[in-house]
Amino acid sequence: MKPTTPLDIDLYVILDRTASRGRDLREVLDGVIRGGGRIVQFREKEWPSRRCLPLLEDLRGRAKSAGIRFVVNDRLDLALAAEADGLHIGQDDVPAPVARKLLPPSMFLGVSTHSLEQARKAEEDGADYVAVGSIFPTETKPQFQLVGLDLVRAARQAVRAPLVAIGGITPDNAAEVIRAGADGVAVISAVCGAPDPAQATRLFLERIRAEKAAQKGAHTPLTARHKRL
Ligand code: TZP
Ligand code: MG
Repeated sequence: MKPTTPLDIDLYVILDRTASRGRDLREVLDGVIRGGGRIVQFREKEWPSRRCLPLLEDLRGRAKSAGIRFVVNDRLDLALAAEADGLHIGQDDVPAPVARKLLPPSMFLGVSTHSLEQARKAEEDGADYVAVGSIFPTETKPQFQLVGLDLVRAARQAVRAPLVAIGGITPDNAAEVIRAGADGVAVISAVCGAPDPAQATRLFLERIRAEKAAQKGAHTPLTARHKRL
């Protein structure tokens, strides 16, 4: 059974050791939790799986105690071992239909995409959310594919699954990304590398929620808006 509470992906913080300026990821996660973050991902591109496990289990435990969602990037074995809430895969990882088959039904699956075709396919393959990027240039992923906000707009029309935009997103451009049609933003350096991850988390959430509230107001028919006054 899938958890009944819907995925809150307004702000999706990716915990990446190399982006954390030497800070322990536990410290970053605690900041995200204090700042009100609802979902985090563990991303480790260098360490072998065995080395990841103790840290991963510790992070997972903290996320669970705080009642926030915990996702593992790339590695299905680690996601299962840590009893994560979800797995996130890219175009070079285990294919989505295979992951879907191996994951327990309670775990959700996210897929990174860089084109409209990939976004459609991810949804067809059973992704619970679809990530698109890179929206802006980023130093975090050296071989990023720049897709821009145009892909967010196009994917919004083509995909019904929640859409998460990633790549170069900061508190200053987050509202623009939501306006283009993203349900949420995924960020690495803007939180992991921030002097105060809790404060960065708060600022992101404030800007994203303000933009969503503005959209809601703008889309409510005038008469209904008047009735509320
Ligand atoms: N996928 C596309 S861009 C990117 C990933 C993992 C890196 C995002 O990092 P940042 O620091 O938020 O730009
Ligand atoms: Mg990957």
